[in-house]
Amino acid sequence: MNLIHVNRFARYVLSVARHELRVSLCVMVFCYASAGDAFATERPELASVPKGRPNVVLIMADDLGYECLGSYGGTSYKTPNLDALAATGMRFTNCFSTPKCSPSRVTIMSGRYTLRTTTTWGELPANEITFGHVLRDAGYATALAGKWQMVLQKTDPGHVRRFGFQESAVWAWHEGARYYKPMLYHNDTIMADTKEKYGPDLYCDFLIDFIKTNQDKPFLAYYPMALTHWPKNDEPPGPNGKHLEFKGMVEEMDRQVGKLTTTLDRLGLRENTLILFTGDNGTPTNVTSIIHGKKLKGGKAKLTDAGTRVPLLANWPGTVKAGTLNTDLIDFTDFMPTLAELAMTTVPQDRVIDGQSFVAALKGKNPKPRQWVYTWWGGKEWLRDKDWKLYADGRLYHMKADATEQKPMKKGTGDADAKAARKKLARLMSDLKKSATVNFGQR
Ligand SMILES: [Ca+2]
Repeated sequence: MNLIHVNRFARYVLSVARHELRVSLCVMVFCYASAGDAFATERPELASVPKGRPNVVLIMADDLGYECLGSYGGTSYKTPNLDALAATGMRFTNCFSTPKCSPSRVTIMSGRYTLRTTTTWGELPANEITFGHVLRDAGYATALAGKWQMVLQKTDPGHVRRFGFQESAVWAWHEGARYYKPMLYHNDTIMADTKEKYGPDLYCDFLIDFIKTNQDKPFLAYYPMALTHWPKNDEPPGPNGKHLEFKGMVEEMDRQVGKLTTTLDRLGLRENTLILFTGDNGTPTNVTSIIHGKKLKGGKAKLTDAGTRVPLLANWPGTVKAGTLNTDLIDFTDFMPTLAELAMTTVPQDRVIDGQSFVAALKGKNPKPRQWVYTWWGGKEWLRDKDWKLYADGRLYHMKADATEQKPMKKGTGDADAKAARKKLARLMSDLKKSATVNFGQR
């Protein structure tokens, strides 16, 4: 054991001791400390605190399809930091989001489909329970930085905190700029001294400080990045009078991820930290990228693969095997139960959670991977397995043979396999829609 390992071991022993003390204090005071908290009445007793729980850094880029990353075969952009995460971790090829920001954000945080949760754009209903709540109440330090977009923060300054994130640095919504001369909130108040700053630096640096401060505790750093979403027209330009082009935004996004991984390296936290990286929906439609030598047009807002198949990388040295490819279906609802399992706690018991944990997949074997995924946007929806995709309007596609959905099969057409797939997927969608609690007309 060399000096570095001795130091790491000593830090680990110290961190466990500090964590036990902190959680004990939390157990003593939690009944008093959470008045007005939506989840407080459902909070379980923390009779004992399990050991060996990893830190979680969940990064979600904005408007970034899988084709943008080198590890997926993309060649239009340089993404060395993300490629390194893939090379030393696990790359998933069947992760699906919704086609747009707001429903993806509600889905990933709540573990529930929009047919149970979302009534309007940019709304995270007050009674939803997020993975922030769940991990906070399991003793994790929780923080969020980046794009929130779940409320006009000026009308509800405590919004992020009430959804389980104890600290935050966010571009709340369209109250100001997200990139140059940004208008951000630090916890419940407007962040000072941002005029000469670049928003993405502020989000990332905030999380770096959070990680340094909480390195001896289990922590959750949720990083819904502002990049690589186009800026709004009224956002101030950068120092050279321009905003970054898409290529520049992708590469800047990768650089920010590298800042986080470098921090975790320097702190000796990598073996005890799971990094997850994904995107909230596909690339904008005015961007065409090259993947495996072919052009692929972005599909944001569409229900096609280009709009809903997103990258998912998992990196956890010593636990997630390096350089592995995983083809399991992953649904955006799966993050909530996955994070809960990592924190050795339960998902909320008083409601339907649609997700299924993929912790077993991270550890190398998932004997019961989920068999289908579902998504919705703008009144359209589909349910699919790996091979077949059925839209609610009756179109069926064989995705292995028709990945860009050029040949819809109508009801009553196709071979026996197609008919069997239609029957199976239609039954699953019917069962799912029966359990909807939000009127489709409202969404
Ligand atoms: Ca988005």
